[in-house]
Amino acid sequence: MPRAILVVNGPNLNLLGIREVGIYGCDTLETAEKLCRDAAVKDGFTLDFKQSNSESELIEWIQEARDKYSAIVINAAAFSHTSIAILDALTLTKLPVFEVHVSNIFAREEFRNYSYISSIAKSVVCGCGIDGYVYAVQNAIKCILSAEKVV
Ligand code: DHK
Repeated sequence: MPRAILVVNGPNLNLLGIREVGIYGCDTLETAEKLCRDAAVKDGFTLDFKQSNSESELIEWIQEARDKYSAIVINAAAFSHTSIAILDALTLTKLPVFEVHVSNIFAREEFRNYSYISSIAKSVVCGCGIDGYVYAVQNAIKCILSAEKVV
């Protein structure tokens, strides 16, 4: 099992720190990436951190993750609420999935309350700002290491 984690980000997250700061906060996606990488490296893992506004690009990255990573951390942003295709791609990887949302999706519009990804996610973190990414990475590492002990 490669000691590598893929963090995937969906549409508009490239503008974290600029967009609707009252909801998403002032921290940027670059800061989230640095925090995730630091958390992974500390435990001997490598980490790739990607963002796209394109659903098809996200699906391609997820499909390609199959043999390269041991877990996927994902904030699919608006696609969380709409994309069965991203759910299917995550499912076919057979990798453990750890879902993140920067904002509390349950305290917002009703259409944000449902995420297709949550049905297969090992954990869902929301409302913790960019710290949620770090919690998800730390939880992913914990799950990977404990699965190794069981085998
Ligand atoms: C980010 C988005 O862009 C929204 O479409 C989601 C999510 C929530 C977040 O909180 O990270 O509804």
